[in-house]
Amino acid sequence: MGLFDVFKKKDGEEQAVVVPQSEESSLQPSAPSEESLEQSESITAEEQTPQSAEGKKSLLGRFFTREKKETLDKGLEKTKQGLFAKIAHTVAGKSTIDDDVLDDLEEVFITSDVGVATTIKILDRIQERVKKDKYVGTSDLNDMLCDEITQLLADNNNADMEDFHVPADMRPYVIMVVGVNGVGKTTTIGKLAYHYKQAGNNVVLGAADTYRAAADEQLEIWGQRVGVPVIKHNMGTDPASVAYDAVASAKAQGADVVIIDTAGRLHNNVGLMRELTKIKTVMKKVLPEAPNEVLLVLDGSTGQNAFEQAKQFVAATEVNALAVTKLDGTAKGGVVIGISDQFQIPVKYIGLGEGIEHLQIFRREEFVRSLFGK
Ligand SMILES: Nc1nc2c(ncn2[C@@H]2O[C@H](COP(=O)(O)OP(=O)(O)OP(=O)(O)O)[C@@H](O)[C@H]2O)c(=O)[nH]1
Ligand SMILES: [Mg+2]
Repeated sequence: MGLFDVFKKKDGEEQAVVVPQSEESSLQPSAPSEESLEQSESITAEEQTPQSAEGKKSLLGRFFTREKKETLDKGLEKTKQGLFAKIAHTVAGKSTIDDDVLDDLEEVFITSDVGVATTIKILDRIQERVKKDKYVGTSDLNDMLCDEITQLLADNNNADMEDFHVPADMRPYVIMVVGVNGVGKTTTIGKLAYHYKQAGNNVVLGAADTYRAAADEQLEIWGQRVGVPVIKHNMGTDPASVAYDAVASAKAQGADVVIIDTAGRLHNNVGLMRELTKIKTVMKKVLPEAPNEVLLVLDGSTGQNAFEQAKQFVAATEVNALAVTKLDGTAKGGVVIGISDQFQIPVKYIGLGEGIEHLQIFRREEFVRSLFGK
């Protein structure tokens, strides 16, 4: 079997409505579910391996369960297949990595939505390796690409995030979720609420999308599913007042995390972008450090458009975390490599499906390894 065969409106009523939680919900720290206990027991062989000689292996690897690896592999399947078909085509009939192979590889990465700037960096690294190692066969290419891309992303200053952990001095930790219409903001919030709760945190949600009909109901359904309270006002009320009440409620209850949903908006809609600033300002009246996280959600299935969107949104407002969703069902997942490399703002979460479990913390090494079938 060959190498590549392996890869197979105006302020209205200011009265906040607290949506009742489902029975299982409680503001006491939740006991780990059977599922989470199961997960923590089924660590992969790699996780059991002692830390590497270089001592570089992140402690976080310990949290990367077999189930999570499977979800990641499944979610990236289409991207992986696309990438490998192209790489296999590039090296077909060649035994060494020559200039032609390198030229073709450039095209592979550009057409895989990695982006031009990051592709150039990857190719520079491969060229260096080929020069240094003198004879490099095409059979080494896969390992080499995996190593070099991992290293490239590791060279960025941001460390991978710790598993849904909230520092004691940042509670309640306020996450405000922003992005254009339909990218998966509300769904990501539902999943985040679930994961933060699973990690033992008390979570409160704020339905500050008061524009779209039924937006609050969508969040309420997530709240009930996860078993966390949702603070909402009537439709058309000022989103900033909902955010204020949600943060105030979280503070009063001693909650650990509060996640604020906002309406979809384009970076060039000045009025709506200004509204985001107002929401932030109003939350600060309750908690001066809020929001701790302004999370921009991007739809990964739009490939390079997601990249452009990030550029424009980040230029228009303060954002300090990124989530890339809908990586399942697309071959454009390579965009995460480009986004992770090109932005100073860390990709914190990736969406790998519509289900509650289909959100993961973005771990660069695991991501790249999964893409290369490892
Ligand atoms: N396959 C897949 N679908 C997703 C993912 N994340 C979100 N979606 C779907 O994308 C659609 C839009 O999701 P929403 O969460 O409503 O998006 P939104 O950004 O809140 O939309 P607006 O509030 O209208 O701006 C829904 O059908 C979600 O199920 C994902 O990771 N994978
Ligand atoms: Mg929404």
